[in-house]
Amino acid sequence: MTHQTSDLEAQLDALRQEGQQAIATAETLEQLDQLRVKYLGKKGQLSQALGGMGKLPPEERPRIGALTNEVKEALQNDLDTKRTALQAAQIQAQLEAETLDVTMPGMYRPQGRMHPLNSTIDRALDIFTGLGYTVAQGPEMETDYYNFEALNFQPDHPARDMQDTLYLTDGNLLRTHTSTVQIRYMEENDPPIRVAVPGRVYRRDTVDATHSAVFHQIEILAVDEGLTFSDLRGTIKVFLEAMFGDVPIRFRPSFFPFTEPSAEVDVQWKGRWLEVLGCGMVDPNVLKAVGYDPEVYTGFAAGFGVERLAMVLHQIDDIRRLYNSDLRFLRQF
Ligand code: 2U9
Repeated sequence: MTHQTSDLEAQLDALRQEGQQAIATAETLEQLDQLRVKYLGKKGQLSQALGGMGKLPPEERPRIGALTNEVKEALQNDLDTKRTALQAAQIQAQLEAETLDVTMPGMYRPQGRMHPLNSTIDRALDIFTGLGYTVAQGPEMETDYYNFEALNFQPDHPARDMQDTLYLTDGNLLRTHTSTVQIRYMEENDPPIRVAVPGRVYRRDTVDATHSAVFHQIEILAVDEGLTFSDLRGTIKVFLEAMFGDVPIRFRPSFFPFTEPSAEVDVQWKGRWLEVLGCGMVDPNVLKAVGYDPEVYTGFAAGFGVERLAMVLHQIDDIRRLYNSDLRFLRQF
């Protein structure tokens, strides 16, 4: 064996050992690729070592060639094995990083619910639609005509004082009752009519446990041939029984500009009479104002304060609780 041959053999052995060690300790696929280029690439160490082959005696070349192939195969083999291992590790790491922990607590989403005023309105309207009434709504800003004049409030009648409200600079006002909507409805529809109107209303009132300057009403109106006070009384009785159960009720005479005769209705509640609504037969002047013939048609109407109904239903002690959005209160409904 020549001197060059044993040199080359030693060099190839060292290359194998060094390469195998480097491959074994590679930590990433990038590092592994760099090692492949370094050892097996065109200008890699193995190619360079083989550059010395030309100087060998021809009879020794096959042996060195075989050794070279052996080293090449060994390194290639290690590279393949290591690549498979690193790829598997990479997938495993990715799987672990992206694992969904189904035992983790969910995100808290607060659950809203119906406000007691809205559920009271819904409940009352369910009863009236069951009796054949249509639901109608209208604007909160109104003209003097719809709020007062068409409803038989004479310009200087003291009843206007009891329904003082906010007047806008253009002469319009914030409605004091939802009766404005029934006037508009009658202008658009011929009798017979049955209409129920929920809505927000405004009055100049000093706020206390049972009064609010902004509150809600539901008003009903029926106009037909031959309607009498008995029809009104029967309707009120059916409504209050559906709303509160079989409670004793009482009609007291009252006055409203838009109804004649008029009454207020009390419900027996906790051993005393509690006023829950006003009602009456529609004043002929109101029918005339919308072009209905009061000699042919009669009507009855009633108005309920929604807050009052809700307070009776849920035994709420102060009307202001319905407005100040205290969740400790609202969560009870
Ligand atoms: C038309 C004609 C008549 C509706 C009526 C009342 C009596 C009444 C109050 C109840 C409590 C208002 O919210 S409250 O303060 N309402 O007393 N409302 S009769 O009468 C009408 C409605 C429309 C065209």
